[in-house]
Amino acid sequence: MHTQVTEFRRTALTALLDRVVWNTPVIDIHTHLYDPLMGGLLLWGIDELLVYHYLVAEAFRRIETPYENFWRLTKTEQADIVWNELFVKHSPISEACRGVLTTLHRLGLDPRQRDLALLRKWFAQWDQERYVNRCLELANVRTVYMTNSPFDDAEHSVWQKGFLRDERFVAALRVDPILVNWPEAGAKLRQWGYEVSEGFSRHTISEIRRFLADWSHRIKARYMMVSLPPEFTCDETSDCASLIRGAVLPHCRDFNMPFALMLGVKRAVNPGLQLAGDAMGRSDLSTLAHLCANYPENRFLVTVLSRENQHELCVLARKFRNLHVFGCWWFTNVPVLIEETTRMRLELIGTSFTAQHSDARVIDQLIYKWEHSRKVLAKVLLDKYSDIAAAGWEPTAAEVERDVKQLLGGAFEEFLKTATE
Ligand code: HDL
Ligand code: ZN
Repeated sequence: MHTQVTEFRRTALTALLDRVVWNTPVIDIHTHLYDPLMGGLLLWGIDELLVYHYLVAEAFRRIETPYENFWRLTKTEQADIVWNELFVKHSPISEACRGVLTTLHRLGLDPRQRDLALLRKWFAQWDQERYVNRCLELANVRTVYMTNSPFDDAEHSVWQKGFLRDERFVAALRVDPILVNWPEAGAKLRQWGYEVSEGFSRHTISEIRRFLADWSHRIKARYMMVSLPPEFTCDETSDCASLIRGAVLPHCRDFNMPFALMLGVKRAVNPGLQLAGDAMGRSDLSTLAHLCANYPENRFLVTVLSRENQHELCVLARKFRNLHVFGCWWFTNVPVLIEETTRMRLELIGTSFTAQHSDARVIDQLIYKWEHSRKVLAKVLLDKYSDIAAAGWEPTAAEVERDVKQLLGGAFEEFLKTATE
């Protein structure tokens, strides 16, 4: 009898989770998408999907073409090579290839026709506005957090000109150059009228904070973010430590915003691959523990690139309530690691984290990145709810809805609000 009841419960839970996980709108807290009105910065369509740097990296494993020859081609010619190498000559079985298939399938297209020209014709009939709406609808994404860098020339001028904001696209202020290459970033700030010098005099620090304040206001930033290499430490000597301690954390406190740390990226390990040339490494998370412990009035949003760091990050989240764990970032955004990481997080920190972010660069990708992640989340939650149901705690539909909302951005929004108290 007990087994039958468990099977019955499992079946009922499966149906409930399928409904709830798919019907809960997502707050996508980290992407490289842009507001549709940011003058052509937003990418969409089949050729952009195919030249996504994840696919370019995989295509280069199949061709002898010198890197610079590939980059001289048009996007259409690059997409032709990717399509031919990864979809026609070999099965599109990698997560990034599968993503293109899921996207096309959900859009109602049949990729088995293997006819790229036909696909291009279909995309050509859409205008950006209608297509953006279609992608957000199919992905069931309510809010898209952008990555906004004043150091990106194209983006810098768009913000200076100003544009009518689409409230579905909200801003996050990205400041990598300040923390990882201060001399170059300092020169840019001087160019923009901020009186900063190489050393970190009181005046320089106050001018950096003025810069951060100006841009936080300009873009209405909800949080600040930076990606850092595995060797990042916050010991007394480094430029990075002086800037984080002296400028970034006080700024975040003044503006009541979390500071997002994305740890473990090794930039340009193979520069010939351009955006696809970055790799990763295991970070020393004692620096993160030091920041959380010594700056309790700051709040830290953290994701890590190394699978080996995930467990320690969960344990730190148990120690520090000002640490919010989010997403399966980049090389960990594959079903095998999403499942392991999500299971670990639920078992160590309950629902007090953000299960995923898409990191999408092409708006069509929202469709597959959220389909694939929702599938894994529903599978893991089925196990975890079955475990507590077997102990007599049958979750109600309302409780499951509450929990899934938490995991798909609700916990993040609470973390943001807490920051404003
Ligand atoms: O630094 C980042 O925000 C990373 O997400 C990089 O942009 C990376 O190129 C990427 O797109 N990963 O998904
Ligand atoms: Zn990113």
